[in-house]
Amino acid sequence: TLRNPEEWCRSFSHFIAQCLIKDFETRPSVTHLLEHPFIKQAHGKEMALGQQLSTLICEQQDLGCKLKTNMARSRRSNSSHRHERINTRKTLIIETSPDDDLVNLEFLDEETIIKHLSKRYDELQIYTYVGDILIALNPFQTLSIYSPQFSKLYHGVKRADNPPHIFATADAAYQGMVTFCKDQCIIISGESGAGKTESAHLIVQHLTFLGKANNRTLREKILQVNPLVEAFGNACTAINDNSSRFGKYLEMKFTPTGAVMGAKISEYLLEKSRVIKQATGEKNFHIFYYIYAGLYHQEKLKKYRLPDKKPPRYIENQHGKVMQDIVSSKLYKEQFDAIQDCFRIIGFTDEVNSVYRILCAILNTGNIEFTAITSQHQTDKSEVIDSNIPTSFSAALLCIGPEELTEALTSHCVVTRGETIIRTNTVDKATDVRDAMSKALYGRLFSWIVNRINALLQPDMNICGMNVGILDIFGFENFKKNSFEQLCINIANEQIQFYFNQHIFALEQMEYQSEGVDASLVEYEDNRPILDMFLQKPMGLLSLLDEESRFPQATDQTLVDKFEDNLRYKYFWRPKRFELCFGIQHYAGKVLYNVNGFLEKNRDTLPADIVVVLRTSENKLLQQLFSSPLTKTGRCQRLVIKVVYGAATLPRQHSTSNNVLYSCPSHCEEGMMRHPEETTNMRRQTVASYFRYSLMDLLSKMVVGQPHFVRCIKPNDDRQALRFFKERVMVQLRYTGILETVNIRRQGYSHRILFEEFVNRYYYLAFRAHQMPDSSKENAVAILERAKLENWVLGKTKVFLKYYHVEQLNLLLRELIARVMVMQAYTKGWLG
Ligand code: AD9
Ligand code: MG
Repeated sequence: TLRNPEEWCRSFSHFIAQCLIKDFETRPSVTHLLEHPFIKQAHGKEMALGQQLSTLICEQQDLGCKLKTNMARSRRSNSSHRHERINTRKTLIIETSPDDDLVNLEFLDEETIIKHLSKRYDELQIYTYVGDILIALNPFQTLSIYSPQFSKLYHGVKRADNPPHIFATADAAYQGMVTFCKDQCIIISGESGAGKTESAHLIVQHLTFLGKANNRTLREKILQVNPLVEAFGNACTAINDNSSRFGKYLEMKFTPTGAVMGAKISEYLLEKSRVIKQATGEKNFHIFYYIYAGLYHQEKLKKYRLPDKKPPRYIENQHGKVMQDIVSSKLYKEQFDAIQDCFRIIGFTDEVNSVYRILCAILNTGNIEFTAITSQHQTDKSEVIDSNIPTSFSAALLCIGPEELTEALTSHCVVTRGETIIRTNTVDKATDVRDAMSKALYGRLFSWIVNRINALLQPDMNICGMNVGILDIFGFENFKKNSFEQLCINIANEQIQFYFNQHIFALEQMEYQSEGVDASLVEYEDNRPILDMFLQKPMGLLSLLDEESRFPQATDQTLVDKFEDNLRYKYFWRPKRFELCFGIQHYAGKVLYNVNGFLEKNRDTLPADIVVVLRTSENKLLQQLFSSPLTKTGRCQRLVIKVVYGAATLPRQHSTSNNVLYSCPSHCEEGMMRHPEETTNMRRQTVASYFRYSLMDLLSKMVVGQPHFVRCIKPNDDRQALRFFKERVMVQLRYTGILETVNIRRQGYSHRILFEEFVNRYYYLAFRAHQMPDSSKENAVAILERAKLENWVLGKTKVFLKYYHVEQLNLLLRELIARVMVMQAYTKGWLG
C-alpha cells in the first residue's frame, strides 16, 4: 500500500519503532527483524532502500534501548525541561513574551519596530522573529546562551515555548527534515560583520546536538570543519577581523531517522588576490600569520625556509613593527596549534606537511624580486635580483628545480606557425607571473583542502539520507575603495536578496492569483532589474567585462567607457570627479567601484610555463593540484540544470516545497566549466564567467531544500556591545524589506501545500493508520478541522496555511506518534 519511498521510509520507521517496543524484551537482532514477513516483502520490492532499511533497524534498536531509560528518567523528574528553564533563568532572561515576534506588534511602522528591537537589544535579547524568519542582532560580546542547557531547551519544542534563538531555527530545519524526509536549507544573510559566520557555527553546533551524533569522533570532526576552512578562507578587513573571503555552503548529512552521518562543503569564489596584496589596514588570510607565528615558536622557520628577521612580504603590514606583532601574538600561536588539531581530528595525514610546505613556498615566492637587464639590443628583459635565495627556497619547498622556476618567471614560450619561440618577460610581467603563481597555488590548495575534508566526512553508510544546508557567504561590502572583488561579493548578495524576495513575496503572491485566493498583496522592492544589469547576456555588466577582457589592447579607460555606453540603467552612473570609477545603486546602498585592475583580475591567467614547471614537482600534493584541472581541483563539474533566464522554468526537481517553479535571474549554459585561471585551447574562462556559474551552482543547491532565513543585523559600526544606532539599523531593515516581511507574514499564507501532499503528510491526525484516505480536498479539510486550526484557506489545488500552522501540525503529529509509542510501552508494562 505504500506509494513512494518517502512514505515508505516514514511508515517503516514507525513500524520498526513499534516492533521494537513490542519485542523489546526479546531484543530483536537485525537478522531477526529482516526475517519479518513485512520486511522481507518490502525489502524485495525496493532493493535500493535495502541499505536504508538496515540502518533504520540499527538506529531504531538503539532508540528502543534508550526509550526505556528515558521514560523512567522523565517519570522521575516530572519535567526536566522546566528545571533547566528555572536554572537558566538565573543567568539570563529566557522568558517568552508576545514581543518575541514582530508579527504580533499592535502598531506596525518602522519607528515601532526600531524601538522594539532597541529595547530587546538593551535586554540582551538579540534574536527576534518575524514569523518564521529570524532577525539576529550582533551582540558584539560573548553571551551565555549557547550552552548545552540551551541546546536541550531548543529540541523539538514549539517555537513559542522559548524566546527566539538561533538554535530554534536549527531545530525547525531539523524537525522539518526528519518529519517529512525533506532537505532543508538555512540562508544566513547580512552585511559584512553582521554575524553570519558566527550564526553558521551555532547552527552547526546545534545540529550536531540534534543529530544525536552518538559517534563522538564524527561530531568532533564536523565541529572542526568551520575553524579549519575559515583559517584558510577568512581574513581581517577594515570591517571585520574575521571576514569570510569566500562563500560557503555546508551540507550536514543525516540518516532517514535524523542521525548525523557526515558533511560536505561547497566553496565559492575565494578572494585569491588577497594572497598577494591587501588594502591598507587589512591583512592576508589568517593561516599565513598562524603558520609564521607557529613555526617561529617551534623554531622551525629555518626548516621551512622562512626569514626570521623580517616577515615575508605577503604578510608584511604596511605600517611596520610587524615581526614583533606576528611572533609575539599569543593568539596566532594558539590558533596554529588549534589548526594542527583540526587537521588531525578531521583525519588529515602526512599531507599536512605538504600543505605547510606549499604555504611557506607561497610566502617565499612573494619575496622573489626582479631587476631589469638593459643590454644594447634589449630593454625588456628581467632577472631575479642578486641573491637568488627566495627562488631557491620556494623551489626547494615545491620540489621543483630552481633554474626551471626562474626561467618560467622571467620568460615565456610562444608558439607561432609551429615554432616555439622563447620571449623574455619585463620586470612588471615577471612580477605578475610570480603573483599569479602564488594565487594559483593558494586557490588550488584551498580547493584541495575542502575536497579532502569532504572525502573524510563522507558518510560511511551508503544510504540515501537527507541534509540541512547552511549558507554563509561574504556579506555586502562598501569600502572607501571598492574593486572587482567587492563587485563579485555584492552581486552574490544581490542574488541572495533576490532569492529571499522570490521566496517570501513573489512566489507566494503569484500563487494567490493562480489559486484564486483572496489575500491582500504586499509591495516590495524587487532587485531583479539590478541583477539583470549584471547578469544579462550579452549586454550585462559581466558580459561586457568578459568581452573587453578578450581584447589585449583594452584598458581601464576603455572598460569604464564601455560600461557607460551600454548600461542604460538607473542603477548605474558614472561620477564626473573620478575618471576610472562607476557607481552602482545596490539593493543595500550605493557603491562606487574603481575599475583599476578589473581586466587583469577577470582574466586571472596563469602562464602555461608555470603550470609545466609545477607539474614536474616531486611533491604528490602539488602534482595533484596541477594535474588535470577537471578532476583534481574538484571545481569543474558538469552543470546539469539548465536555467532559462527570466522564465519561471526549472526542472521539476528544482521546484520549491510548494511545487512552485522557481525562476533564477541568470542563465548559464549546460556544459563544462573550467577553472578560470586555466589557459586552454578553448576560449578562456574568465573569473566573471566562473562566478556566474558558481552563483547558478549555489542556487541549484538552495532551491531543492525548504528554506529557513536568518537575517543578521549590525547594530553599530564600532563593533561595540550594547550600542544600538537606530539609523544604522533602520537602513538595514529597510533594504532587507523587514517591514514588508512583517506585513506579508501577518496577512499572507507562507505555506501552500497540494491537497495530495497535505493528506499524505497529516492523515494520521484524522484517520487511522491503515485507512489511507484519498488525497481529496474534503479529506484535507477533515484534517484541518480535526487539528482545530483557524485562519487557513483553500485554493484550487492547495491548502493555504499561515507560518504557525505548519508548526502546530507537525507538533500534533509528533505528539500523536509519541503517544502511540508510550501506549505500547505501557501495555508492555515498562512504566510500572
Ligand atoms: V563577513 O560578511 O564574513 O565579513 P559576518 O560573517 O557576517 O561578516 P561574523 O559572523 O564574522 O560576521 O561576525 C563578526 C563579529 O561579530 C564576530 O567576530 C564576533 O566578534 C561578533 N559576533 C557575531 N555574532 C555573535 C554572537 N552571536 N555572539 C557573540 C558575535 N559575538
Ligand atoms: Mg563571515
